[in-house]
Amino acid sequence: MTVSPIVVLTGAGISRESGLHTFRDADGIWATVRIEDVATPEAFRRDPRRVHAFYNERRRGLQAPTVAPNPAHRALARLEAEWPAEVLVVTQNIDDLHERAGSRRVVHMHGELLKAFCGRCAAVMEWRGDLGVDAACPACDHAGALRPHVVWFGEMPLEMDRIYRALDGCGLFVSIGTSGAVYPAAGFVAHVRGRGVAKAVELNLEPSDGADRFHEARYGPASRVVPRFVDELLAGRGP
Ligand code: BV8
Repeated sequence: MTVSPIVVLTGAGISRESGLHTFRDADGIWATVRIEDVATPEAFRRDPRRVHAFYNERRRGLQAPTVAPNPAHRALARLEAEWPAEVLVVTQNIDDLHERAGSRRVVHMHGELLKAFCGRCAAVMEWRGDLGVDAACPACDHAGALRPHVVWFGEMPLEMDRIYRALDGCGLFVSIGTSGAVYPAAGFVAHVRGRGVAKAVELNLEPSDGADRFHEARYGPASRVVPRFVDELLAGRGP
């Protein structure tokens, strides 16, 4: 098997066994709150306190002592360390569990919960406490222009040029723990298949919306399926 770059797309499912909720499962986030109320620029303009409260609760939850990387995150960090070509993790998740597991090449296309963005000076800064409508930007001192550094619906995901360059150069595309419901991420597998070169594999709890676009799929909890898949790749028995 030739050794070529790997792109791994991850979604909320990879963090489920770390204690973070997914979005569209029965106990998911969108079962208790509406996207239109907390995850769009309009919602933020209409009721910034409500949106800040939604992300403040998730930011506190992410930093709970019980929330830690699981074997799936750690397996991807091992793959990056031991695979003889580049491994890029493109995550839809806004948690920091890939980094805490040791992954270094991580693109957060939907932003990061532990960062804030200043609408006045465009600075992006680490932010671990609660964020509010009166918070002042450490870079420009202006109060009232800070928001979570998160990509809402209707906003352009981050680093798309870098992502498509990686998709165009990879020999293997692995999608882990995502329902394939949100674009443009859900379109990455079709983009890769369109090149006709790379292998596309889905590792998920159950078939995603785009399951039929993958060459191969393995279903089960990420903390079991991902380490086994990585072991096979590193032993040269990969797809
Ligand atoms: C944009 C914010 C354009 C942060 C999120 C066609 C083309 C382009 C756009 C669109 C299009 N059609 C519609 C759109 C608009 C929209 C969209 O896709 N809507 C959907 C609902 C139809 N897309 C957008 O608005 C995007 N922006 O397109 O901009 C543009 C162009 C020019 C100029 C300006 C703009 C922006 C999308 C980003 C929105 N922000 N999050 C936050 O609060 O977290 S999206 C949100 O959904 C999260 O980021 C989440 O990551 C993402 C995807 O969800 P998943 O990660 O897949 O999670 P989900 O719960 O759905 O699934 C979990 C999976 O895990 C399940 O399959 C489950 O079985 C599995 N699982 C569960 N447990 C386990 C497990 N697997 C393994 N092990 C387990 N233990």
